[in-house]
Amino acid sequence: MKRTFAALATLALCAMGLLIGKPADKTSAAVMTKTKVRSCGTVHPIGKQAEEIQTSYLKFKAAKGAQLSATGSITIPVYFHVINRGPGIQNGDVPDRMIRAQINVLNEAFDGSTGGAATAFRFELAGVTRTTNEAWYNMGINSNDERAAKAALHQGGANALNFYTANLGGNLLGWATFPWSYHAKPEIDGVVCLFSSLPGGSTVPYDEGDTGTHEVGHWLGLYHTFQGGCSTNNDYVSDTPAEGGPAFDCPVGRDTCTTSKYPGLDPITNFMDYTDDSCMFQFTAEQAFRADGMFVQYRQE
Ligand SMILES: [Ca+2]
Ligand SMILES: [Ca+2]
Ligand SMILES: [Zn+2]
Repeated sequence: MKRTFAALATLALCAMGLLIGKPADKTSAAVMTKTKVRSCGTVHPIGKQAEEIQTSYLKFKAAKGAQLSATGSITIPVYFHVINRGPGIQNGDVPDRMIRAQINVLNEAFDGSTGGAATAFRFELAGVTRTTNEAWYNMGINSNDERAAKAALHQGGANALNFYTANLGGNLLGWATFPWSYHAKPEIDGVVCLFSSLPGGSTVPYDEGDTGTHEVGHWLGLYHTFQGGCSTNNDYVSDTPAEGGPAFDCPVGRDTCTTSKYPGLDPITNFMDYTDDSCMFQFTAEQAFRADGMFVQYRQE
């Protein structure tokens, strides 16, 4: 569904450009040549399940006195698992320098230096595994290959981030598990990203490592900014304006939820939207607050 929507949106944008005789500027050129549109497979809870998770989270936060952990006070060990189909980056065997660059991107996103809120989280490389397995390399979401790969490779406890790279089926850039799922299925926990989305990878314009940032946001309990659409609760984060659906490319000034009920422009520069890596650069203060609470509730060792 998301892919269909995205394809239609891209077509509509291109058609608009043609109809109004807009010059082929950098933005529309990027739209026309994009071979992939952002699509994240992370399965969001809806309805009663989402309400239960939220109620439990609010109760937990209230009991804890709702304090935000000090900036940079939580260091997350990262186990990187490179799944490839042979040697060389063309086969998914991403070099160590790209792994280090991905860790740097996470740290800069979560410490606020790219322009967002400073969060409690820092990331430290704890280990790298490399596995050649063509079936795992092409894993689909929620597939036997995903389960087998994770059963073999997963390391650490609830606080450890297992970061898998592979080729991924379904045209997805990545997916993640949420913190509340850890207890029931610890071995599935972690984030999975398309290998070429790492910094310097070939999946332009998703080549700056922000697919990783986005998926780690989910891993820390954050929803898409367009979750719930134009609604009061939307993504359960009060300082991200409601958004009717995912934003692609970098549509500055977009406002899909209007009237006085939904003040503010769409949060297109937020890491939890679907825009290009060069467009997204921030988490908000309330996202930092929620991620911290979620970590303390479900992931603190
Ligand atoms: Ca919001
Ligand atoms: Ca609005
Ligand atoms: Zn996502």
